[in-house]
Amino acid sequence: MTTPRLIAAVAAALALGASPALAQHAGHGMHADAQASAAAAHGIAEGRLENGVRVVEVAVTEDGFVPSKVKANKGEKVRFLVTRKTDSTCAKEIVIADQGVNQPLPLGKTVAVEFTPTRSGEIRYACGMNHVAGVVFVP
Ligand SMILES: [Cu+2]
Repeated sequence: MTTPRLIAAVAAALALGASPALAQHAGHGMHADAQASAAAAHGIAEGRLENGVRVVEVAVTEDGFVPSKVKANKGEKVRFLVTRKTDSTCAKEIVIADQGVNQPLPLGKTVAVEFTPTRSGEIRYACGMNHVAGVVFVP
């Protein structure tokens, strides 16, 4: 009767072996997600598509506009949901000169700003004095 015992022991060992492997795999997945959001924070944000509108959440913090780099497509409506989270920068409005946008940003309130890139290039969004700024890249 040693054989069934051996099989049970092997099965138990396999089961034990499987758990750390699964845990490691899950941990790896979480790490990848964290890397992805870090890339979004520091790289070029693309927002999310909602009914054909590119929705990008933009915060105004002590770092300025976050994100400060956004990619959008020609002919596709962009909706910035802008929330000013600090009183300690001069960015108390968002100005998109190319698009005729000049929108006050009340502290702590989310303001929707919409525009549609009509040509390739860069669209700058900035404070009223044009020194706290971000760029929408349109391929
Ligand atoms: Cu300014």
